[in-house]
Parts: sequence; structure tokens; C-alpha cells
Amino acid sequence: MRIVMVEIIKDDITTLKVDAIVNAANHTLLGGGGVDGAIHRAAGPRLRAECAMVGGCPTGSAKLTEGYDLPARFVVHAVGPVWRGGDEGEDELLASCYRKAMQLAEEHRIDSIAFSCISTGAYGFPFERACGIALSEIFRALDEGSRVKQVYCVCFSDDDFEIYDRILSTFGQ
Ligand code: AR6
Repeated sequence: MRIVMVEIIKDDITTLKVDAIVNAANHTLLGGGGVDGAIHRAAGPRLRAECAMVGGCPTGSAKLTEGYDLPARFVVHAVGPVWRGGDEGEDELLASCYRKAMQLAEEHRIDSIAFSCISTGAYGFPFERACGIALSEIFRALDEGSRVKQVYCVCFSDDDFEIYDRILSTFGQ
């Protein structure tokens, strides 16, 4: 049986030496605040230059670039939904970000991937609900035979870590 590790960690995602980190970007892909700003600062100006060539990304999708000065080889820029109360397709759009990121991991032969908590900061998506959606999609991709061997879900606070870890335990992990 193949063992895939899904781990909740508390860390600064820009410091992780994995094949790919997943950014919580906006549709311009040209940088912003939060984890997006931190990733662009750490990766250096070549990241913004490549992002400018990509030409944006719709909400619910993701695009892959090099990692440049980051320890990670690639950055997957996922554009999560802004939370507008839950009746505007936010759950499905968030799920779609995770599906697309796992698909890009497959296409680029990525073994290890670290996800930021997409949409849960400036975009206001309720944290617990986002964790459940993230884990459902990650486990679905793994069950469908993804080649990814190690998945990290990266939290930035102790409170977020505790919540995410509790939700992971409900997935039988
Ligand atoms: N490492 C890991 N997680 C982090 C880090 C870090 N260095 N910094 C913040 N987080 P947000 P969003 C967590 O607001 O809600 C940007 O301006 C943070 O605690 O970065 O998808 C973009 O350009 C939170 O749990 O992303 C967009 O315009 C999570 O990252 C918009 O914000 C996501 O929070 C996207 O908003």
C-alpha cells in the first residue's frame, strides 16, 4: 500500500523546501498582501516578471511558475474566492483551486506540495469550512492515484493550527 503523508504544520510557507508551495493569489497574479506579498518578497523580482507574462488567472483556478529565490522549486498561484456569505459558489470555487493545484502537481511531477490556507485571510472564507474543503479535495486527488507523496497544509497561527489539526482527525488521520 502506498503511504501518503498529509500533515498540518505551523510555519512561514516561504521557508519550506518542497517541490511546490501554493500561493493565495488574486486574479492579476501580480502580488498583493498576506502570503502573496511574502512569497513575492522572498522569490524576488523574477517571480513578478514571470507572473506578468502569465496574464492573470480566473477565480477557482491556478497557474504554475518557477520559485526563483525561494527554497521551493515551483509556486502554484491559486486564486480563491472572496467570501460573500456562502451563496455565490464560494465552496465550489475553493474546491476547484485545490483540484487544479493537485492537477498541476501531477503534470509537473511534483512529489511534495505545501498549501497555504487559501481565501482564509483577506478574502474572509470561514476557516473551519475552508479546512474541510481543502482536505476533501486533497484526499480525493490522492485516492484517485496522484503521484504526490507529501502534502503540507500550512497554518500561520497557533489557533489556525489547532483547528486544522482537529479537522484532519475527522478524516480518520
Ligand atoms: N506563510 C503561511 N501562511 C501565511 C503567511 C506566510 N508567510 N502569511 C499569511 N499567511 P491571505 P486570501 C496565511 O490574506 O485570504 C492578497 O493580498 C494567513 O494567515 O494571504 O486568499 C492577495 O494578493 C491566512 O490563513 O490570502 C489577494 O488579493 C492565509 O495565509 C488576497 O490577499 C491566506 O490569507 C487573497 O486573500
